[in-house]
Amino acid sequence: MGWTEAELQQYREQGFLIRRSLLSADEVAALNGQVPGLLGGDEARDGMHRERERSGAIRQVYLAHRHCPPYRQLARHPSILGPVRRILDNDAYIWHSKLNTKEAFEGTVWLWHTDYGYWQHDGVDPRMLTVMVLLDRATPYNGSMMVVPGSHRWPMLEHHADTETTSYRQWCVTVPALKAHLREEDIVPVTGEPGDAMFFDCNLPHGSGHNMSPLPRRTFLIVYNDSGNKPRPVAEPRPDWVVAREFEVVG
Ligand SMILES: O=C(O)CCC(=O)C(=O)O
Repeated sequence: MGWTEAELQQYREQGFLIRRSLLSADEVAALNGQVPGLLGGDEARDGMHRERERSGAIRQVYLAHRHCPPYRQLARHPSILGPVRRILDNDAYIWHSKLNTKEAFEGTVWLWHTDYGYWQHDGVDPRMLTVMVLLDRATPYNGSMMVVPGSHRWPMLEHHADTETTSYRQWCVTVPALKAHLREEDIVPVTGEPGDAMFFDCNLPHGSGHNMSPLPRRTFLIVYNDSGNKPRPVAEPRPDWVVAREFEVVG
């Protein structure tokens, strides 16, 4: 389903928009049916890069949109692609996709960051957005995402690389920058049901806590880049699983 002008305006003002029940129960079931294979697979065999928690549990699986048909279809879903094109006011290609799995009791924190805090170093402009589809219920206890409406308009917050908190090198906002900008009362948790989706701007600060619940919290995130915003050469180019070198317009 397309967006109204008012919804587009809300996205522009708040930096994100949540669409409830964007996917049907059957569509969610088809995606979830692939999760065991995605978690149990191996990059050498299936081409999908994986990151793990310190516990060994899978934290992320990259590139299911290239290798797994239901996820390939999801990335081209008309209720996603239509709004993406309107937001970018152009065609898009896929920068990367990732299944973010926060397994029950094991899934760990994502420190506050903006995605463009990473991507500015990849030689692109901030003409990008992410669509995050909930595959499980996201509750206050299982590490749902947090955002601050309108914060995509804050000045670029200072980021640094955190290599201590999790197994994963996180490019995150420094604590002094967070103290200067973030107020408790402005934080909104992104809770919801499987099939709900959040569209969010690459400059929107976001983060999420540890999964303290018996429920896993899995989400699938597809990052779309304006087809005219291909990466310029940089000193340390990152691999194709995170900065795609495939620029095929998605449609
Ligand atoms: O899964 C989450 O809660 C946040 C993930 C995230 O921010 C990211 O993958 O960049």
